[in-house]
Amino acid sequence: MERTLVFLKADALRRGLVGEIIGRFERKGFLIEGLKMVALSEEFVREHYAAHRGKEFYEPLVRYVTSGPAVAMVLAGRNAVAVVRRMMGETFGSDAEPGTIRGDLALSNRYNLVHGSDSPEAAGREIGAFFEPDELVSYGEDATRWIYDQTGPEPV
Ligand code: FUP
Repeated sequence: MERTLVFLKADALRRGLVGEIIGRFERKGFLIEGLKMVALSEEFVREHYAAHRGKEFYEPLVRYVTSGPAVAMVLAGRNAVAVVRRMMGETFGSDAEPGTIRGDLALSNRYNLVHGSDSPEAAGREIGAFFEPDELVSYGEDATRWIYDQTGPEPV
């Protein structure tokens, strides 16, 4: 199954929304294959958001994401990257559709609670940056028996 990297940002912790957000991913059927609290260094965050370097929101974004601890996780499931992105909703809370994490829980155009990898390539890179291999645990068939139809040759 595909893996993606998610981290809950400082506002999610401060607002007591960690359980709410992780619970949504669990209820959807994702397996949590890695989970930890992290104090992200400024250097790490600058590199993580390198694609935005030079944009007007880059410095405030770095300040926001380094302003408190984060909760990082690896989620596994069918089309994990795209499904997590849809569950997160649009970048700006004020644009995000109700029913999405940001649509239900955020209004800010910066404090948007959650990061999710935007492609499988980014997911591979970000999982490697956030987690050591021995911090990830794969477990599957039992946990997913009623999430996917596994009675045929391939899970559906
Ligand atoms: P997303 O992939 O939805 O997290 O959004 P982006 O990668 O485009 O943006 C990364 C982060 O930069 C967002 F989570 C919030 C912040 N941001 C701003 O503060 N201002 C902007 O105009 C755009 C993004």
